[in-house]
Amino acid sequence: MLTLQSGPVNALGSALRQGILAAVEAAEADPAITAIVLIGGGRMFSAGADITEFGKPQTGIGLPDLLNRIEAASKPVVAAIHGNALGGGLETALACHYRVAVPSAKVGLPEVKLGILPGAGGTQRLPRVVGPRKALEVIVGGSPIGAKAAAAMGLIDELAPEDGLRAHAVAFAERVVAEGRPLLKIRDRDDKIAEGRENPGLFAAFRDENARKTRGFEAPEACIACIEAACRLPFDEGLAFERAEFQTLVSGTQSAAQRYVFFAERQTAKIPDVPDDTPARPIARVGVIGAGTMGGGISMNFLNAGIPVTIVETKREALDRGLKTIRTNYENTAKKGRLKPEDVETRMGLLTDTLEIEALAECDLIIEAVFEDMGIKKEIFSKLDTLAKPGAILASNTSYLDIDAIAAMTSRPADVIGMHFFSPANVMRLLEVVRGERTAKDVIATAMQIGRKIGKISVLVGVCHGFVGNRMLAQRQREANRLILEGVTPWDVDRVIYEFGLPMGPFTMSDLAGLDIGWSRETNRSESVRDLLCEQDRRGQKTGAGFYDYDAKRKATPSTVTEEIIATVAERQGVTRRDATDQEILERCLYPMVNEGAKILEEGKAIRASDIDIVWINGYGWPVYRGGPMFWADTIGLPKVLERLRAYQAEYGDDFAPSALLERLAVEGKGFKDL
Ligand code: TC6
Repeated sequence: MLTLQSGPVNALGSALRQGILAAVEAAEADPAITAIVLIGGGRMFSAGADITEFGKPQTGIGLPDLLNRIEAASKPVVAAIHGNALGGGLETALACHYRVAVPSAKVGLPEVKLGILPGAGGTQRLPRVVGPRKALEVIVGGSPIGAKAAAAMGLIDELAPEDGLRAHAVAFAERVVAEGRPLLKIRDRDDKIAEGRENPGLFAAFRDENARKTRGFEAPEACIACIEAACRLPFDEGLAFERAEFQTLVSGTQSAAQRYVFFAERQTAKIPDVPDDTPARPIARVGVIGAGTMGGGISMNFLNAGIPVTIVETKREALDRGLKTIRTNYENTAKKGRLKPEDVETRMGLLTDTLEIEALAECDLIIEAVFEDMGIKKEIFSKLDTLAKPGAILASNTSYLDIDAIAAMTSRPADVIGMHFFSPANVMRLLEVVRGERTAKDVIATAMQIGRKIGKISVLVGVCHGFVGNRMLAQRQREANRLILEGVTPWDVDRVIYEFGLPMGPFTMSDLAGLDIGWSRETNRSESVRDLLCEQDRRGQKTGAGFYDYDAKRKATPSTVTEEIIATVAERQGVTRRDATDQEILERCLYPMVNEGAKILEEGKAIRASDIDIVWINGYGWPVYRGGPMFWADTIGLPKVLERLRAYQAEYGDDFAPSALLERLAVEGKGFKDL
């Protein structure tokens, strides 16, 4: 019985690999041993290769060689899996001759999410067990699958009772020995990969189906090429092909970015002055004020996690509309098969609707999600102060207003915090937790934890206009607006941003959100492009036209009306029209964001540069393979960013004035990563 034991997740670092090699060799040499069971100590079998070792020189035997050695063992090796067998962990199991697992175990090859591929034989062995089609799903998709599903596809040989894995695995191994069963080496199988040779079109079809999801990423294509190679080449040649592809990926920028993001996500939970063991307040019932798009989405998060919600509106009609939207969302999910029909009712059953704000008296956490009007927010918080029970957390979902000013309306500012969800709130993973001047530590700990419980990535930020995300976005928006007055078309700005890897550019985004947010005919001054578009009822996708024209299927086409409006405004403002290269468009939209991020760090409004990156990846769709704006700036080199900011400053003024932090780091030859 060989027990893997290394850190919290049995990552297959150098010491563990050496240990396994020595133990397998000793077991082979010992005539008293007839079979080997490989099992994980602690919470799981193994989470795979030690990610911190990538990019460093290898010490001792590498994982691919170790796995070939295990496969070549002269005695049967049985993997006994509980918890997770991921990446190199599953590849280890695939090198064993047999696999047993408890039903709750999860197996998968998530390497693609780190910008690499299963480079220890995974792309060659998995297709030989489950066939190329399923291998594509598992390897390019990267999501783990349950042991039962894995058993159904032949990846697991036998399921063991939940609490009897050890005994079951030993009995299994004894049976293999007693029956004289052969050592099943996956490398020798070729029945399942025949499909890949007979129907090579399946790879092209898979590429097409997944083009949208994999846009811009290098690893998915390399994974597909390796699975194709598995079907085409003898095993050892396939392994060599996989090795070469792995080396290219692991030494590239995308993988460095994606590995950085893996650790950055885990860092967000660490708050220097709020230790991990800070006791959180119990949250048994949540109140949500406002049943609009945000309030409804926010409520769904808690209902999904089984936490009862009381939702309040001022008018019956608005409340009914909000409830109907929530129900429709659930029903649509059920129609797609992603939710059991009975769960629709269970979730709706956890929701209490009311027109009486007093009904929130029993809630442990109350989240205000009304529109962005400081007067109304202040009124609500002073009311909450009188009615909420002692110890209740009072949160605002504001996306830019001053949390301290809101907290000042209560006699309990320590209980007040910002919880800024991103739209659609039931889908987007980001939660900006906004710490006020006087917010209590246990309130911060609770907001961070409840965020994780409802499946969000919580990032702690400080009070400033727009917090981290929207504050940086405003920089991009300003430059995008300036660029179109200078003569760059909105379509070119959008194209450059899209090609960079963001899901959409600023003008597509404005059209989607609606151009009339905060605009009204009465107060309109007919000054900006937006004013004039709105005046012509071009208010975005919802009115069939905004910057773009939209057809019935909401497909966008560039509009000459918009181009004329832009030319009019430019003339009125005396802006000189000129051309700009794609590179200039990119720099002028994104470098000021990086600069603003540096100011945010200087002011202590974010704990670390990687928190800013996590905000941008999860709140705005910044391409994960570029690691977030701050990581991206590091890959360009801060001296270069500084030089360009100074050049634009000379031309366009102090909107581009470099922050002191950026200047200092650039001069010292450092990056944000060194902070
Ligand atoms: C691979 O296998 C390639 C093979 C080819 C080679 C040729 N390495 O996530 P948690 C740390 S690539 C190093 O909080 P959970 C993690 O940072 C790998 N460290 O736990 C954290 O450290 P902290 C493919 C790792 O229970 C601590 O362990 N595998 C690794 O919420 C606890 O982690 C994957 O991509 C690692 N592989 O979730 C799986 N994994 O305490 C990556 C974790 O200092 N891992 N750490 O912050 C996971 O997805 C999750 O950790 C989990 C457990 C689902 C296994």
